[in-house]
Amino acid sequence: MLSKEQKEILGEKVSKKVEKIAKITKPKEIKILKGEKSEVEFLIKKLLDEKRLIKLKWKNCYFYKTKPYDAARSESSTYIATKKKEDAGPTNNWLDPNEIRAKLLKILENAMEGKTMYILPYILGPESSPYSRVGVMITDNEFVALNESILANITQKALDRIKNGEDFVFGVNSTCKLDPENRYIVHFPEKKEVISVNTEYGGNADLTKKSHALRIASFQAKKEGWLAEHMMAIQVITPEKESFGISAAFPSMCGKTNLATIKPDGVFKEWDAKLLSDDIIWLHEKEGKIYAINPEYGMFGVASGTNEKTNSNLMEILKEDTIFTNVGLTKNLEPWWEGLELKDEIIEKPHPNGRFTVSILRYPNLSEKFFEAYGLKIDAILFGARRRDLIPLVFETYSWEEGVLFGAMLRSETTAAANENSGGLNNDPMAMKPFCGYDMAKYFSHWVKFGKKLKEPPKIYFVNWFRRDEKGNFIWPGYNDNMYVIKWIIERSKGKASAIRTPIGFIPNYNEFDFGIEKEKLEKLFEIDKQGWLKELGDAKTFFSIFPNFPKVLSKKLNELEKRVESYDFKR
Ligand code: OXD
Ligand code: MN
Repeated sequence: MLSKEQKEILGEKVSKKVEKIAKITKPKEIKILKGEKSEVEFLIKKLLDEKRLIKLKWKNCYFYKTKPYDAARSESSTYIATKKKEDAGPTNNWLDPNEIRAKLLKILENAMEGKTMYILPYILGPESSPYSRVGVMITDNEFVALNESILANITQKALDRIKNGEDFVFGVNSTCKLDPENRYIVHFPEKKEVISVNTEYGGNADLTKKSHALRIASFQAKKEGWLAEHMMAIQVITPEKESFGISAAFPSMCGKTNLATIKPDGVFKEWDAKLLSDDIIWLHEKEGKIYAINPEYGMFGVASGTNEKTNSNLMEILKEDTIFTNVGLTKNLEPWWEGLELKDEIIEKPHPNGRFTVSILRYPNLSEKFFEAYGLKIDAILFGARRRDLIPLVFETYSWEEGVLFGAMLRSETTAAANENSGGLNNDPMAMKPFCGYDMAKYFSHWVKFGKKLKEPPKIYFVNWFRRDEKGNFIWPGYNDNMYVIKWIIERSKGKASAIRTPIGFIPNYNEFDFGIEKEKLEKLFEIDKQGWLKELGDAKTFFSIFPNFPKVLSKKLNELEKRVESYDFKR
């Protein structure tokens, strides 16, 4: 139980919640973390002593392996427990909050016996920001506590704000027996609570991230008129020293981190791209414009494919102070994954969803806006997917509403980021399907409404780096070459670059705009396939039919779009 001193530190409200959980879980001791270096060192030492962590050859880097069945987000174990089922919507798993709470408390009985309960108070977003939020997370797992110490701003200041009456999110994680049959990640958005049991994997256990910063935050954002999004954001500086904020929503493992850490080089060496966020942003309207803040403090990225050539900015920081989870391991105790040169024998094979946890503060080119109260002004919004055909490299949608429609239609090839890998295409509206804490139909309406507050809404684009040729090879080189697409987008918003009108939106006039590759490839990348689009729109209608509350304005836009595709002369 909490000591008198601990109760004082936590304050009454937090103490009450903690004691309730402690009474059930019966930890050996309780430790409050305050974001100090010594705490991280303590967690690492304990994990090393218990042989759960392996020290790597890279400076201050460590290796951890989770159970193979607990190495990705488990969407089938993730629930939204609202009083009314309709409020969770048709894309979320729903449970009755009272019934599941009783079940979870049963699972938690004596779950922390002989263990330490760690309490992590945190602030999401710049401390000075009126948009920042606070929370308190509990875990009995040192590996989870260590990850959270990097991913979130763990600070006693959160407790001060709670003591001053600020609302907070309360999360409980317990490893239990890591029993996959009893794995639950349950969100109670109406109570601002999360309970996650029988898991220690990032997205399931690090509750500040997907659980608070997206699921609970999106629920609050709907009520309060802002947006919590699964998006990266960068501040691009042109050779003329103009600043452009670009945000992008791609599903997990579709290149958000790569775009976030892009390094303009070669013909783009006069440009700069500064990182704001690699995974999550919170968007607010101010004076008719959109501003983004990053609620996180660290990156939990996919290792596979990262190397000096594809991503030198990222490689630079991964060489130090990084926790690697489920990547490969060489005999010489270096981490390894697909895309890295292999100099040694592998003693541990990499999982395709092998990850790194690293502090964003160490990133060599972090935007100053990361620390500013209102964050980065967003000038263009991108949606993107992993699609071998149909979707052009880039197109500009005709209006905010059509942009929202294309975001809602987003579907992507499945990846290893979630356990449920059905193969084929997955509907993932705005890349938020696994993370929206309420009915997605209402979320679409919320996006439409948000746009109405904007004086000049940023243009919405759709991108696809993954189109393939007949042989199955990627046509577009991707990575740093994505700067060509960024440049076109920026020139469009300045009214400079010309474009070709198509039924889906504007595509670049690639006879005039240099994309750095051959014309034949560009023809393939921008080909518009009438039958393919008619099928895409038909499939979208079928998908949208699962939403009883689907916004009429978007149905109308979809019908208009379909008519345009039907009547377009594709032989021009
Ligand atoms: C992530 C994910 O971990 O989206 O960021 O799966
Ligand atoms: Mn993500």
